[in-house]
Amino acid sequence: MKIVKVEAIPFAIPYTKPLRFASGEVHVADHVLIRVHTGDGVIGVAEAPPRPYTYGETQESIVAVVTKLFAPEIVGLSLLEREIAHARMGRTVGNPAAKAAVDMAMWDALGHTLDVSVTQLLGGWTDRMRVSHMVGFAPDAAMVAEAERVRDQYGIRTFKVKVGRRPVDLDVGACRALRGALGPDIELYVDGNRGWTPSEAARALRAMDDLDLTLSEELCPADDVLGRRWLTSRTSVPTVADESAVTPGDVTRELLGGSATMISIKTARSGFSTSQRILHQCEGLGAEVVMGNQIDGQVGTACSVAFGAAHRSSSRRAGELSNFLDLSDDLLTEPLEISGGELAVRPGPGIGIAIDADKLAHYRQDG
Ligand code: MUC
Ligand code: MG
Repeated sequence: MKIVKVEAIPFAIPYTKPLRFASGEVHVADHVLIRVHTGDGVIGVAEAPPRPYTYGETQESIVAVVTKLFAPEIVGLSLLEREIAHARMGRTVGNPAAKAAVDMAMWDALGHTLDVSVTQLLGGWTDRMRVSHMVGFAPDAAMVAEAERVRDQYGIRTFKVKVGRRPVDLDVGACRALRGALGPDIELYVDGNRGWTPSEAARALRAMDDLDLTLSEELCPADDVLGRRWLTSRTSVPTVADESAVTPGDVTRELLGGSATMISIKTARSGFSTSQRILHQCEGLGAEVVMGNQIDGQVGTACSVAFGAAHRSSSRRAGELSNFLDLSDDLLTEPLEISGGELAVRPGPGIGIAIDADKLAHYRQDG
């Protein structure tokens, strides 16, 4: 179980349709594949998606921090010494996606070593999750057409609509068009990616009062401390903290400060180990969670569903597990499949995936 090598392999796969949201847009999945090798010949994998507009990481910075700082600190540890690996990576501030991917690759390697799935190792609650699909900025008709296609093709009945544009009527109109087309039985919630001021967010929520939105996520920046508290205390739509709640300390501040009532857990930024701490912290505080998506590819999505399905409280709501549908290709030997509105955990040890060597050779960026 001794770690003998940690690789960070940059790769790039184009999207067939870019995702646009208030803080940025994504055209290419320029992610980093992390591989943790043990002395027994086991290889654990995970992927790190750089999100410079959210955490400041880039593909180059992830490769650099993993190969220059983390790998030398981790090689020689056992897969069972995750606390030590975390303490060592924690000496470097920030870099959440890089740390998360190393953590998940260690868990994947542990699962393969023990011949047990990560979902079972983490909690073993269920083997699947309902899926929520993210609808990015586009003209109203295109957003409606996408939601209808995803509903008809994959059976998905929960949609997160990207908002945060100015004037707010743009998004109010899009949400109204979606509710009108999809009818009352589809779940709709919104994510502002910090695009609005608290007063704009309050106006928008008021204007959408009749649309039965179930959640509102990160409408304004975390630094709008009093404004966010004011907004959260006056709206009847539960407030989800996403990019403002990356660490357990952030989660405490957001929830106890009254700036959020729920937490988005993303394995892409808190791995399995810290995500489990955050989940238990939320359970202890009586706060609900939603499994979020950092525009993950299939490797990352397999990680999210493996974690989400492992626990009762993380599998209760539909998880955001469908961004990979807009990728032109991926790295797995057997692609993930959403059907009947659900994504199943892959059977088999670890996170249950295998990397296609030809595809990796084709998409890797390091020559
Ligand atoms: C989301 O939920 O915000 C967009 C940026 C990011 O970091 O994650 C996505 C989706
Ligand atoms: Mg979000």
